[in-house]
Parts: sequence; C-alpha cells; structure tokens
Amino acid sequence: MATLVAHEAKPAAAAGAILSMVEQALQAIPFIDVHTHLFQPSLGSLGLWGIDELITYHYLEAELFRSCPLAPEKYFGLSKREKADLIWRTLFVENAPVSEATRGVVAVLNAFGLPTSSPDLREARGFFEAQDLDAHIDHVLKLAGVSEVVMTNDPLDPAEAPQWQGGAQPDPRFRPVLRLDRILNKWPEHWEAIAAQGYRVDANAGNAAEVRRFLADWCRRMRPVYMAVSLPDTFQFSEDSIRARLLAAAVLPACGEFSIPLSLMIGVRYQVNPRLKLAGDGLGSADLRALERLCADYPENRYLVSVLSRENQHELCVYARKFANLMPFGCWWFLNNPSIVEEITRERLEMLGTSFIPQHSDARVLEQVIYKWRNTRRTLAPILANAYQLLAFDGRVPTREEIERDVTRLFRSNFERTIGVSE
Ligand code: RAT
Ligand code: ZN
Repeated sequence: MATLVAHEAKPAAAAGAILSMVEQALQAIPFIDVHTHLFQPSLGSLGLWGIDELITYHYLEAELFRSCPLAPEKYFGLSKREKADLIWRTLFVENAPVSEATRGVVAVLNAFGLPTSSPDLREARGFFEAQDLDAHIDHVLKLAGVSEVVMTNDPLDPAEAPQWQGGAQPDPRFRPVLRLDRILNKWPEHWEAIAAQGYRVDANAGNAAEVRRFLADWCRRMRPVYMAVSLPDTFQFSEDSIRARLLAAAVLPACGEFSIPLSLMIGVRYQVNPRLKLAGDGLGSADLRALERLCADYPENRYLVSVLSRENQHELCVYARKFANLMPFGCWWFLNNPSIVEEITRERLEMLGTSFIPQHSDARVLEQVIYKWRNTRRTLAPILANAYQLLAFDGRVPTREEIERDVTRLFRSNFERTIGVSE
C-alpha cells in the first residue's frame, strides 16, 4: 500500500517541475526556422522588415477587408505607408487586435519597447528607420531564439536570380532553398525563362534531362538545404501531367544526386479570390495517396511535408508511421493559431513521439519571427509538459537531460538529419 501511494504522489509533485524544465529547455535551445520567406541581406532589397511591412502582411490585409468597406482595387492602389496607416487605424485603433496576426504586431512592438496602442505609427517608424539592418537581424534572431532561418529562393524570379548568378555571399544566419513552384506549377508561363538561361527545354517539358541539368546547376550555385514546392489540394502523383513527369524525371533524381530532401506543402487552393492578390489563396483537403506513392516508389528520397487542411493532419501522421523517409513539419498558414497548433501537436506527439518538426514561422517580414516563435514556445510548453506528465503517471519521470534532448530533436536535429547534416 505504501508503495502505491509513493508511486501516485511522485508524478503529482513533479507537475510544476516538469513544466518549468520544459519552459527552460524551450527558452535555452536555439531553434532552426525551417521555412520562411526572409532573405539574406546579400540578396539585395528582397528582404522585408520594419513596421510598414509588418502591418501590410497579407494575413492582415485579408482581415482588413472584413472590417473596412474599401474595395481591394482601391486598397492596392495606395502607397505602402497609406496601406499601413489604414490597416493600423482599422484593425488596431478601431478594433481590438485579438486575432493571431494582429496580436503578433503588438508583441513585436512590445518586444522593442514601442507603444502598442498609439493612434498612429510615427514612433514605430522612427525606431525602425534608425536601425542598422545587419545588427538588427542579429538582435531579432536573438529575441526570437532562432539560430538560423531557412529562406525560399526562386531561380526564376527576375529580381532574385541575377543576385545568385552574380555570386551572392552566403550568410550563416540564412540557409537557401531551391523553390520549384514556377517550374512544377506554372511550366507554360515560365519554361522560356529556363530556356533563356541556356537550357534546351520546350513548352511540353519533353526534355526532363535539361530540367535536371538546370536544377543541378542551381544546386551548385545556391547550395540549397532542400528543394521545395507548394501544391494544390488537387495534387496527384503519378498522373499524366507536366508536374508529375518533371517530379519523377528531374526533381527527385536531382534531390538524390545532391542528397537533399524535397519539401512538399500540400493543400492550397490558389487565388480563390484573386482580388486579394497574395491574400487571395484558400485551402482544400488533399488526396494524400499522392504522398504514399512518392514515399513508397522513391524510398531513397526524403520528404519534408506540411499539409494545409486540418482534415489531412491525422492522415499525414499515419503516413509518417509507414514511411521513415517522410518528416512532417509545421502548422502552416491558416493552421498557425494556438487552438489548432495545440490539437495538431498533441496528435503528432501521441502518434510519432518526437520524430517530427513541430513548427516553422513562414515569416515574410523579419520581425515576425519574434512573435511567431514566442507564440510557439508559449503554446507548446504545456503540451510537451502534459506529454511528460502522462509519462510520469505511467511510471517514468523525465529528467532535465531527456527534456533538453527531446526539444533539441524537435526543433533542430530532426531537420538537420532530414537535410543530411547530423549534429
Ligand atoms: O504562409 C504563407 O505566407 C503563404 O503565403 C505562402 O507563402 C506559403 O507559406 C508558401 O510558402 O507557399
Ligand atoms: Zn511559405
């Protein structure tokens, strides 16, 4: 009887201690941000930062039109400053900024000691204009608890490609990724840009070997940590399409040759409302049998996978249990809300243990990493602690070292192993 009491008392006493060990590990271990839209300064002016970019983030633009009667066409005709002023007034002055995206701006202002409820953006503008970008990047990454961020680099973007071709200096804070959307999703509009770079390709993508050569040359130039593509909810593999042909004959072999994974972000319904531009995409539940085929038929390739629909999350976990070459990552875009992050992360822990990457920021504006990673830590601490608490109830109290090892695995080494680097 005495033993039974001791067994039951131990975990209950450990609850507070477990939560604080988890919180400490989440604070102390720097994360790798495995997918963003940030850019290293050596790529010129592509990187977005500062208050006007933060306020005009497309997540907030979508929210603007729900609270302001202005037609999108009129909004997009405004200058960046005018847009930011309108969004600030509408979503931050006339309404309480309680949505995830608006709250994020408040958290960033607060992190820099700026006023969070002023009637205009004057003081915030003054602060950001006074920053030296390079030192500011270091400061922001430190505040976010992130050691490096992974970029999204498009070899067919006329503003970006020349920077790489001119030999952009690598920056250890930013890791490149070869993004394939224009190639795999919009071949008819973009094949001529590949031809213009000296490859013998045509409108039907008949010459996949030349596309592979293009990818290989860009891998040598960019040294990407992975290749990536976002895919519609209608994505099928295999099928009779340019995308499926290029995946099989150019992309997967090139990933194999350079020993890098392919990231698949599945479930976008592109331009559901084109009037909203970047904010106009929606989502749909996808048929993940396409993923099954890729994992099963190309077992030597590795895949980083994020799915946009909530309905696909459980299925993704099941596939990850079947295929060790599949690494689920992140709670992407419309999923990046505490209630949904909590649900998805619990499910992943229950089904996959610590063999997944819980989150990425998808930041488009530098300072967003501050709030996105702060929110991730805040949401995940009780979830992880709860998993250890259940373990304690079942008879094993985790040590600090075990918790630190797990947090390192979740936020660093699962990614490093998938890209082929081991710590
Ligand atoms: O989450 C987003 O910001 C989206 O606009 C997309 O950029 C998406 O993350 C993607 O990489 O396609
Ligand atoms: Zn993204």
